[in-house]
Amino acid sequence: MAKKNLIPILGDQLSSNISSLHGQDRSNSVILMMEVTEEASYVKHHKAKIAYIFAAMRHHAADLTSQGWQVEYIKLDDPDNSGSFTGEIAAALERHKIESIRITEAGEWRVMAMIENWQDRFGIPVTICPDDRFVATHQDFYDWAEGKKQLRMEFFYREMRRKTGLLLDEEGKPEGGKWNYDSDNRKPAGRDLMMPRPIRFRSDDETRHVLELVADRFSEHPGSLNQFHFAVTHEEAMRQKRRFLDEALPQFGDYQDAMLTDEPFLWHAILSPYVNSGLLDPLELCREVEERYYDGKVPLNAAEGFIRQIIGWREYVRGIYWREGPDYAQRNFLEAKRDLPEFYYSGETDMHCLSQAINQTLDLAYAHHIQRLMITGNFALIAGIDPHQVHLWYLEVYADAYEWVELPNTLGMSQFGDGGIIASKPYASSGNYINKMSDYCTHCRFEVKQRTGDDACPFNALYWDFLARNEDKLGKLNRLAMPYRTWHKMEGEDQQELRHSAAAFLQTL
Ligand code: FAD
Ligand code: DLZ
Ligand code: SF4
Repeated sequence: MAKKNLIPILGDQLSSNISSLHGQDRSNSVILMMEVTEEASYVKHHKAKIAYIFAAMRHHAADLTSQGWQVEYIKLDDPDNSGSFTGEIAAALERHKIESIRITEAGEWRVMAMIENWQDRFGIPVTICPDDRFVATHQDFYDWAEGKKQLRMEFFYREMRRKTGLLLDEEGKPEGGKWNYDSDNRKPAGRDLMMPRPIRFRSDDETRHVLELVADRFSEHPGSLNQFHFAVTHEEAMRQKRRFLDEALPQFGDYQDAMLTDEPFLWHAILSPYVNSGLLDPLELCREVEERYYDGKVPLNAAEGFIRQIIGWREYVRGIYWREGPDYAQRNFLEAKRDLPEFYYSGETDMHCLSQAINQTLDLAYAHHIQRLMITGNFALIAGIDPHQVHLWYLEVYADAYEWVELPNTLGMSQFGDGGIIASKPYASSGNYINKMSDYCTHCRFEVKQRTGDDACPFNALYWDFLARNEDKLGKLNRLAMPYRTWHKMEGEDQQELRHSAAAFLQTL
């Protein structure tokens, strides 16, 4: 039997041109794809997230086979499934004469540690290829960050604009004269019959089998499969991309921060699961958005706003994740210790904003950015929830969540757990902001204008209590000078009342 090269492809490496395949000989390679219990349950991933990943993996395996690759696909319920990546590699080495392993680097520390162990363990060479689906290499980010006091996304983003040439004019200046049009992107949304809707993809037989398997094996995991809506093939993901570009992108900018009752998607892309698992190419997506701008089909604030999310935020959080190291997940700058309330898993709360964001998450494995940041994230922050527990919840419940992207967003941006590496101030707010950007408060049993008492919006007292509780750590932040001034101007009695109100509420959690 000829000696072969083993190429494991992980569940977030579903790109046909993944770097581990570059220059490889189809007749001399075995691709290995594995559904394994260890990956599906190292945290309790949402049922729909597992179903999405397995269904997309199965369809991708079929694509690779049709492209002439020899693919071995291990299903979760195969009788000899060992349950782990390393176990399945060992079994594949037994089955074939393998002389080397070649794999694209994993997206997180945990899996990288496994892969780095394989060479010693199996006694054959293991080549780890850089993941070239990002604009910035790890080294690009380290070089940019080197010697800087503050690592602000905005400046990194400008580097990425220069590197890609996206939305630059002939002289290399930003289109329209400004790098960032975020200030145009803060409109509250009204009901609109023309609101775009993402495509609800119909499951084929393969996906139906996956849904049955997941319902059977992961019944203890959060979330429901009843509204499973994801694209699971490259072709379907492209259709959702076109739907977004045609129908939602023109207003993406305007309503980026808006929230509306029973409208889970608004003008968002609903593309992150596909971009993160490899079904869509992020740079190609940005080029198409840019083209729509040059063709006069979308305004600059929409095109720039979208491109910033991908080559700015997405690349930046990845850089932070790898630069900060594996202990980043343990940081807890504000020393927050309270347990995550049970309603994050049940959705049962009278706070309408939280009920909306959490229930749609349990139903769809999706919430848009401002719900994640200013509803579930903001509440956990001002209630003093342990950021590690908050991180695990986000990693579990969103179909787009992989640690490299989820952790910096949750622990850094949303919970200020890194003490301000990502965010220049905590994203904490009272009910006022939520009322301004949504219609949630008009449907709520709490009164958003009231600060204390049984009917008062809990976000109000919690917000002031959060500032007072953390004054030793946050009191010197320039960007919080104004709220601290307001706090100090309050009568002692008012301060007392707010703190009592917050304490009484926290008791009920
Ligand atoms: P849109 O709002 O339409 O944005 C377009 C695209 O930009 C997204 O598809 C995504 O690829 C990218 N993007 C936007 N914001 C970010 C960001 N902050 N970081 C990285 N990419 C971004 N995004 C994830 O992909 N995975 C996560 O696990 C994740 N966890 C988050 C946790 C918290 C607490 C917060 C505040 C944000 C998190 N985000 C995460 C970022 C963002 O909320 C999602 O990318 C977005 O909601 C996905 O929905 P969409 O495709 O409709 O995005
Ligand atoms: C998230 C996930 C899940 C739930 N299951 C699998 C799996 O069974 N097999 C697989 O190859 N990948 C899975 N994934 C995605 C991996 O966790 C992801 O590829 C690693 O986190 C590497 O970064
Ligand atoms: Fe949320 Fe407070 Fe508004 Fe109710 S009143 S929806 S709890 S912000």
